[in-house]
Amino acid sequence: MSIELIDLHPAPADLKQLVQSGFKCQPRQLPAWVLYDAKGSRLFAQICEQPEYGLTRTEIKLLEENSPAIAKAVGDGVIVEFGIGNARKVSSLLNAIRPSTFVALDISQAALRDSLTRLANTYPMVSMLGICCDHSSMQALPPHPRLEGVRCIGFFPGSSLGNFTPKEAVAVLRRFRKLLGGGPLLLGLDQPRDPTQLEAAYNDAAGISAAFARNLLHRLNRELEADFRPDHFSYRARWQEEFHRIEMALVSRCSQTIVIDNSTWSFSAGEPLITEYSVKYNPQEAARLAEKAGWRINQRWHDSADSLSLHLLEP
Ligand code: AVI
Repeated sequence: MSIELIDLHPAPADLKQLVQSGFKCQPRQLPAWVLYDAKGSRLFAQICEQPEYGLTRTEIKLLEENSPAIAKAVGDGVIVEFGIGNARKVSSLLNAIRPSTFVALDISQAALRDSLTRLANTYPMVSMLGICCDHSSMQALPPHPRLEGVRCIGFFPGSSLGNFTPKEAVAVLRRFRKLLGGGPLLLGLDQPRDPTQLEAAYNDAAGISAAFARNLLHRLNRELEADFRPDHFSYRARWQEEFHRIEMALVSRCSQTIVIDNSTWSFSAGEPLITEYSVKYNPQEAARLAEKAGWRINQRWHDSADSLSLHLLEP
């Protein structure tokens, strides 16, 4: 059993810089990866268990049912997963493809370590390589003897591409194409559907989605010595038909001033801080997006309600 971890996590100074530029935008916004500290990753895993959030269960079932066909279509190689989280999805691919090496990228060191340790116990013949990084900005995998001359198969499930704007998503897909060096990419995307159902999925009755968003403020308090009072912000998730996306935000309950590392930021009552978008793509939109990034979609697997698809992209 072998696990190796490489730490390329953005430095605290990068987070400070992101906050400064994101808070100057109108509306204020931060990149989604900032939500995933150790606690954020645990809360996200809980979101995936909520009855309203069916995306994870649907995708796991789709992978389990189609893994032999997917394995045949993608061929042999090293699996590279962008954003492993709690590793609930890759098992069917590891079983069907049986790679010699599995590379997992994730922004959370804790999630990466825990997930790879669990997988290594189940798959002792597979070398596990974890890279802690903002995978969306990676241009190349770090040099490593296990990656020399190998064919890479990218795996980007969970509709995580939806957490970028379409323009950013094209840039992410271009970087992945370069990083995979000619190998295919298996991309999971959620589709637009009933807004009431979607809004419920992003605002579960147990309040986990709200806690996940508010954890961002706790993180900024801890890591940047900010003085946010998380209870002075309410959580909002709403479907924006025009953009085919759920917009998630923390909305200031009152007029208030926040100090972050000697800078002062005023929030008016009702002012949002956008924590995330979740863009939903139908198959035609997905094909256009892929094409703009230099990929073509070769095959698509979907659930019986056609609410979620796994697309096989080839360069
Ligand atoms: C990780 N990502 C695909 C989730 C989504 O569905 O957009 C993030 C999320 N945030 C709140 N609920 C789920």
